[in-house]
Amino acid sequence: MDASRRYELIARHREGPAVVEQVAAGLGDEELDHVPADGGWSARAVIHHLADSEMMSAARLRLLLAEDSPVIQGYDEEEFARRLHYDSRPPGPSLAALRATRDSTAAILDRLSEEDWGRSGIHTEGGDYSVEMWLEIYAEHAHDHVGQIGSLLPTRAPLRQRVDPERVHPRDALGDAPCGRHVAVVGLDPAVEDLLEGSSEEHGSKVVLLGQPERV
Ligand code: NI
Repeated sequence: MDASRRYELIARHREGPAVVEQVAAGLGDEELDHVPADGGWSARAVIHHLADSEMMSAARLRLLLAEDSPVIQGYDEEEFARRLHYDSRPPGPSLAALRATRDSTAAILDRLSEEDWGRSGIHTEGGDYSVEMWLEIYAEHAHDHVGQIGSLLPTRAPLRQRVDPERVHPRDALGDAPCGRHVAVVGLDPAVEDLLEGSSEEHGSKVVLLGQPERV
């Protein structure tokens, strides 16, 4: 993997929590718990999966870097979902875990040497497992599941249409996010973006406008 591809994947990895927070902020209880016709995961379950996957991935990277040829333990995502109460736990702590864990890991990725990138271990199911493979796997993981959540909600109007700057206080446009929390919004009309930027000062929240990377 060349350095430019690596930087691209690291940047993608770093965006993950923001895209998940953006989609989660727009979900009501009914949308969170909607189970698709094929019996797959609800949006609530996907959020818990993202947090658990993040914590497992964080441990894996640390083992790869700090031990020689570590064993990377596989785990059963479906059993995690069944036994760890993905259907009922509140999403907030899992969103926070995703954010904090990934930010912590991102600070490690920024400091890896060429030698670090060449390290590897053995996955209990997949065999050789390198730091670069780890990055390939996890860079897209959050984005992939955000796409899945979107496909669970076929009748949902885009956020652009759900926010009316004439009626909605900017605070409400941020959903239930508490003050001081990072909130991501996408595709808003310029008038609404202005309102949100105003609210970011007023409430001390940071508004991240996706699709405009220079402001992230
Ligand atoms: Ni997954």
